[in-house]
Amino acid sequence: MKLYTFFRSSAAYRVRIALNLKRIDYEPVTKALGRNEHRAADYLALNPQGLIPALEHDATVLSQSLAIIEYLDEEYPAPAFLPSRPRDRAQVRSMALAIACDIHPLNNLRVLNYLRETLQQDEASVTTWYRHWVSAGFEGLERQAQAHSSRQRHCFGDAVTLADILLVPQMFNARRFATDLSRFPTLVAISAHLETLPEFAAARPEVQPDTVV
Ligand SMILES: N[C@@H](CCC(=O)N[C@@H](CS)C(=O)NCC(=O)O)C(=O)O
Repeated sequence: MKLYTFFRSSAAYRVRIALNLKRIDYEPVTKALGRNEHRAADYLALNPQGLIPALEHDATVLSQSLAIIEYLDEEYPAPAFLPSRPRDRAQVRSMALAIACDIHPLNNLRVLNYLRETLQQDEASVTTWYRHWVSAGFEGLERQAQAHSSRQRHCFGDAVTLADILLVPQMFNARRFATDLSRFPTLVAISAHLETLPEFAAARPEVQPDTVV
């Protein structure tokens, strides 16, 4: 398998965690967002959406991190990323989608660059925008995690789920923009535990082949 990835891409970070949890060896193919390599013709031919990540498996290319992670979960069932009861699965998906659909898209590179370049916003305004939307999303997520986490080690119950795979990269992004996380103690505690797990640690942006410090 080949993963088209960028060290700081939180959507690629999700897939790296998922691949590690499933114990799947993969070849990272790095695409530098800063050099617009995700907009080059060769990459658009593979992934017409022009975003990172994409996963190539048996001559098929998949895009969208959630679609990729669900594909991996269906092809490689253990360990399962979703609980067995439908209502529990819906709770986990609700937390994961809060990040993937409501938080991350507003804070993606192209959105921040549009604020900077087209709308001529300065860096302080862009940071305020970032922090506003991540905090707005984390408010609900904090309450959901309080209700569903068993021991403040996982978003739901006492095992790693899809929600955890999305939480850790979003926390990394939030810290990168120095977001005040003091109102989200449950999310902070869960992420701190998850970051100690080897599958999460090996997926960190700081230790990827294209990491730039
Ligand atoms: N919903 C997509 C989001 C993918 C995405 O936005 N990737 C970012 C990196 S985290 C990207 O490629 N950004 C390039 C850009 O904004 O131009 C997914 O989950 O895969």
